[in-house]
Amino acid sequence: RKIIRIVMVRHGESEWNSKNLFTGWYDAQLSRKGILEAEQAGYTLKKMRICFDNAFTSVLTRAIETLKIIQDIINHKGIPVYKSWRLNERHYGALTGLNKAETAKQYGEEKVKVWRRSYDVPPPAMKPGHPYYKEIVEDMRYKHDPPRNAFPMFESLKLTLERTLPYWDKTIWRQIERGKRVLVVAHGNSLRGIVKKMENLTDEEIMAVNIPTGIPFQYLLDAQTLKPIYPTRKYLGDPDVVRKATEAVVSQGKAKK
Ligand code: DG2
Repeated sequence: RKIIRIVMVRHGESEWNSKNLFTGWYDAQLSRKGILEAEQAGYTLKKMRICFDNAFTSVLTRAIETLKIIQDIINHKGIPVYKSWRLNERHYGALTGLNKAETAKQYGEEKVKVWRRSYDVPPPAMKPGHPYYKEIVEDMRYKHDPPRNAFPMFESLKLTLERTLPYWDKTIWRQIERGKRVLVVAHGNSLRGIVKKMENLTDEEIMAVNIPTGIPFQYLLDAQTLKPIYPTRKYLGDPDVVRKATEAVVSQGKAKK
């Protein structure tokens, strides 16, 4: 039977990931390690001879750069690339720029877990006096979209999913229906929204999902029914590396002893 492959990847480690800061809509650059992770993702796809017809990413540099590095390595510089703020990371509100471990020390690990992983408890809102408020709100890339009156000041996973999934359903999924092979390079939480939908996870189940940086994962669909052949995502990488990288994401919210 004919199979359609969808590949997704969270951008490589950013400078703010490496400093363990809540990032959200702050436009952090890739770290040295993040560049290497993106290259590794490219080599994995190249080795498997995986090809794409088009690619989707957010408007944030760490995702755009990761995609560029992958495109270079797999010799796909010419494919159409679509960028949308709807694939951006969840807006981390007032937490943006705070250290995750220090926040856990101050407010407790449970509270940080709720902020990072609950389905619908949002982080506190970013107010005009916040150190990154102006930089984000006045950023030219948001000149036309999202509209001023809908510009987020915080987002829970639920709110993130409510703006990511319409793009997934209307734009990306339409390409998949036409048999196009798509690559999606996005963020920890925008991807968790898509994973929740693809795997039919409950609001409870999605809490336990953590996505490591720079390791591609795939879904294989039956081209006839467009139903996934396996119910869960499959990482394209050494299972041991994937396990350790996933555990490391979980640990970012632990208070350092
Ligand atoms: C991270 C995810 O986003 O953080 O905003 O801090 O994928 O853009 O690096 P990304 C952030 P957690 O929800 O895993 O804390």
